[in-house]
Amino acid sequence: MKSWPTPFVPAVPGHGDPLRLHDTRRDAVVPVDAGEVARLYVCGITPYDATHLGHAATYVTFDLVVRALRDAGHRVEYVQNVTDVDDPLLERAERDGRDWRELATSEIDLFREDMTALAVVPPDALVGVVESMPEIIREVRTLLGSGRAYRLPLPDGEGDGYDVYLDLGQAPTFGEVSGWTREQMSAVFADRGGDPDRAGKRDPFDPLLWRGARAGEPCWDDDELGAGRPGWHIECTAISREHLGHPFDLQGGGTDLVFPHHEMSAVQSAALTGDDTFARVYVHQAMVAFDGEKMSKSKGNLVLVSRLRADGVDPMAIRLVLLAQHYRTEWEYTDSLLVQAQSRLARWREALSTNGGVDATDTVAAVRAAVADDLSTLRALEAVDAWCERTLAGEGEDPGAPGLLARTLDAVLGIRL
Ligand code: 5CA
Ligand code: ZN
Repeated sequence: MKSWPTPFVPAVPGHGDPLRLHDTRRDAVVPVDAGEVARLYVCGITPYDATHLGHAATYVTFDLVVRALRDAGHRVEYVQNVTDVDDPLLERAERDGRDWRELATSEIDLFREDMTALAVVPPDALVGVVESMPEIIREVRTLLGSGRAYRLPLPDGEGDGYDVYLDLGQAPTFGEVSGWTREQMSAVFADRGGDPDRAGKRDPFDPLLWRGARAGEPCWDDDELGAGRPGWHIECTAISREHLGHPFDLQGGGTDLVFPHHEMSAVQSAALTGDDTFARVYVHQAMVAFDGEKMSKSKGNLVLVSRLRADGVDPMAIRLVLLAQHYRTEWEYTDSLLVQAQSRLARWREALSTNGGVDATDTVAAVRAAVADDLSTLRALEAVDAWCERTLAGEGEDPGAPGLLARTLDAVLGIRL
């Protein structure tokens, strides 16, 4: 499907430092050892409600990753999916008496507008599940054909077809992405779309690959699988394999995807390819909260990017709210964070519109080094604050400095003043 417009990213002299990020699998900050081309897959939205600040935090984090990789000299191939058919979308459409396709289309449009306003560099391919049905079906058929997956007849009264599950008993790497114990997995599996109590499963955690058709649900026909629709995790295995190939350099998303989603995407890939490596590095954005709880569409405690924009908030101030938090630290949105970001933005605008300022070479290097060091955005913002204070105090008369720093903020942090 169509992505969104690419923001202009100005050139900055020199190169950024090699990027280091926290890898969930190794639980360590590691170099992103990409070659000339860095290949990224970031889990995209399920489009049943508008973009909230939690989503925005996730996509701005991976936008910083894309910008840092480019600044360090890589070409980036970036793929993001859209879960445009899945239970939560169908349930919301049913609740609101809307057609699920129409709901998805309108929320994807709003997401594109929000991402554009936040100056997020778009993926090279934004790929929906519905448009990927042939690739997804091919993967499920392969898994079934190789005996790595099995069929279960639908429960009584639900239809005549079959559900298809992956057999985790044949997946020795299961658990390696999250590093979780089975107890930890049990605590969240059902809440995160799993069906541990489905009778007949070989292992309660076996992930659903294909859901046989139920009355009133959308379905796709296949000679071998029977009518049905994909389970959640197989979409990201299939779309990443089709558009990037396995293994690739980095898979990203929020920490709520560590288990089961990224764990399952990886074991499904291993079962398909025989190669245990799916993504070389797994990077996760901490959850953003509001009113004391994780901001989530299902709970409804949302601060929407589109609402803030409609209230006249400068999208660059929203972006600065996000950059003022480290991506691995959970935080809670409050209006005072927005007020602080607005005053910081005003201060930066004032300092960067002067005719001359303190030589910006060290500040540019400090911003680049901070971002390359596991996206240490707070340190980057402090370096800019310091330059602004000194420049506004009248130190330095370098006429090129404000322009150089402004281009750096635009290119590396995505802050356009
Ligand atoms: N479509 C799936 C991924 S394949 C999905 O999780 N969709 S989503 O709409 O629920 O979330 C989109 C992205 O935002 C995911 O990467 C998710 O981890 C992240 N996310 C959701 N809620 C929050 C939150 N409160 N804070 C930070 N990130 C969040
Ligand atoms: Zn995903």
